[in-house]
Amino acid sequence: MTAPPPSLSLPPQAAVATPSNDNLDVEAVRRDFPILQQTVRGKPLVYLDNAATTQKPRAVIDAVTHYYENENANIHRGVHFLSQQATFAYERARGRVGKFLNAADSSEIIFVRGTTEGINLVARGYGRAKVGQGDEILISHMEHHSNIVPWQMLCEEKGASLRVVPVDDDGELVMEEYERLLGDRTRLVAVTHASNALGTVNPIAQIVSLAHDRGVPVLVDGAQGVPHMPVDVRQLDCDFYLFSGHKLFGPTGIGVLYGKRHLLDDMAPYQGGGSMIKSVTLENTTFADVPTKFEAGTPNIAGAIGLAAAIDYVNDIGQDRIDAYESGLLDYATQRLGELADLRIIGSARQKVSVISFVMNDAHPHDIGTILDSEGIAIRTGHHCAQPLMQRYQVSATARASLAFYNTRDEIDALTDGLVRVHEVLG
Ligand code: C6P
Repeated sequence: MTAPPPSLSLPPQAAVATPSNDNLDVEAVRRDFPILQQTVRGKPLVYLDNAATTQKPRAVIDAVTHYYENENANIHRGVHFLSQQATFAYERARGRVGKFLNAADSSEIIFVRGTTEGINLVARGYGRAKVGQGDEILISHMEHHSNIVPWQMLCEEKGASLRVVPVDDDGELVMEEYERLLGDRTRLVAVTHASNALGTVNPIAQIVSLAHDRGVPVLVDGAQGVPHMPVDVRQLDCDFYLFSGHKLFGPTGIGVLYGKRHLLDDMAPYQGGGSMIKSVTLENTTFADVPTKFEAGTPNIAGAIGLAAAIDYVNDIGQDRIDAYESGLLDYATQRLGELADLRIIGSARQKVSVISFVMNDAHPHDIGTILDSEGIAIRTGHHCAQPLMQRYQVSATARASLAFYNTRDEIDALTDGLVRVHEVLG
């Protein structure tokens, strides 16, 4: 990494809400998020669609604005001042992400567009080389389509097959089946850290340890993991870990692939183009080292800088504190929604992130969402890109409230009242 230019200007230090005692000062936190101050359809906005995307604190908005106002230039290729500044800020962001995940080295952090692109990168770069005719890839029944479709495409291309770990009625992985399915032909386990549709948190350390006992690497889809709990990739010992910046209070269009260095070194590039090369002739190309080998073209520089600001924001509040606050809020929401006789929660695993999926008698989830929207309440309805999971529970769709640390008990009360109204309207 190049040293910072002497007059490097840093983004203004946005005020971060300081927690009072051990509890989260949620009202102060909410003031950090400009979008939460608005009314929708004449009612205060109640934003409960955080698993889809989170809102952005002022610190992130300021960091992106600061970059465009003061540092914008293309990176890694300019000798001029602004290019050096932008390069420094981008590489500093990589370092921040590496620390956040406790990676052994920042070169293990690849910037991608999001979780989806990261999984496709591994399916191409790792899967194409390591998976052959008759081999197996092991996923679970609770995966998002992003962690199903790329593997199906790879299996189709290679003549391999996809094996699936079942989930039980509570929404937990059947671990005995997992052990049974880990076989001689398994080349990779690809599993989610937390389910976007059920909230289930999977026992990743155990999953990794069982796979490693058989020499099988593990990819973890962390899209719903990092926003809710501290993640230490070296402690988990996973081989690949993915997440999306926009679900972690950062910008859209930026995400992270963590990979163990020796695996990344062995992998072929995902895309060819500028930046990812050492030298090119018309006959031949030699590739750059990781991480550059995987970052062809001009990357999302502002996105990486915004993501680093989001990580700083989350760290300043404290992930343990966020985790504790959200657990209390989830318990409260589960209890309040449990008071509604015609509502059935889908997913009651012992370990959950703050996601509640539910159905209400014959009410279509889209109607539930529309009625709640008229009250200023934003939830998600549909299959949540987890159609196989919907089939497992014999529903075509669910309504889903997903919480973040800026949500309050008052908002859960508003949701409960809104659902009473749904019952009155739809019967
Ligand atoms: N889930 C949801 O509302 P991208 O789109 O690449 O940032 O993330 C894809 C993805 C992968 N894995 C999991 C577990 C996810 O939850 C998501 C995104 C959103 O639940 C959109 S469907």
